[in-house]
Amino acid sequence: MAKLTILEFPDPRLRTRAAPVVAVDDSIRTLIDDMLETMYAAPGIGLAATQVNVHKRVLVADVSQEQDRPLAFVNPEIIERDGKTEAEEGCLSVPGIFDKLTTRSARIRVRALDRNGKPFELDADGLLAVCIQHEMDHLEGKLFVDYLSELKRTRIRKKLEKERRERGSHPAARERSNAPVI
Ligand code: GNR
Ligand code: NI
Repeated sequence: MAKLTILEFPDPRLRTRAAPVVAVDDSIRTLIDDMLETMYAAPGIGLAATQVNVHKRVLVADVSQEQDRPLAFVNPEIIERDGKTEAEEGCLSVPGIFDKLTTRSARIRVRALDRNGKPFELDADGLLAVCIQHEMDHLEGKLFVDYLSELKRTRIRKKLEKERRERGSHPAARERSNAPVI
């Protein structure tokens, strides 16, 4: 298994629309395992392939308290949605920023392929429903900050760019990230 680097806003690669997976083969299973390792290490409750610069329709999630219930979805589709929910969201690609969104459905039914390419359907509510909608947005090149005002988004971008600059000139911090030292 391998821990992958997570792209951060405003990286333009996060705007890529992911392509459907044509065959759930060993390369996809390895991607799923690497994404789970990356998600657990972060730590996070979900991760889309887009965030690790792989532009295929794959996402993983685990909203269990013990972080021992990994879920993987290949070519996910929301086939039913119901209700509206307000939830505080964060994103590993927008580190340290949290804001309330009012745009999520409270309950969804998702159809996807599992890690063996077998179709399944899952009903989700609560945090899992919010998480799956957040991850599916990533596969469309969309971020939760896109639902905020332009003013907030600009402030967030400037804050992250400043933090990155400071991180970039800090030798110990650079060691912890796997950014190349040019
Ligand atoms: O770890 C994460 N927590 C979270 C909290 C509320 C709503 C969505 C999420 S997903 C996020 C991980 C992530 O960035 N996935 O793309
Ligand atoms: Ni995210």
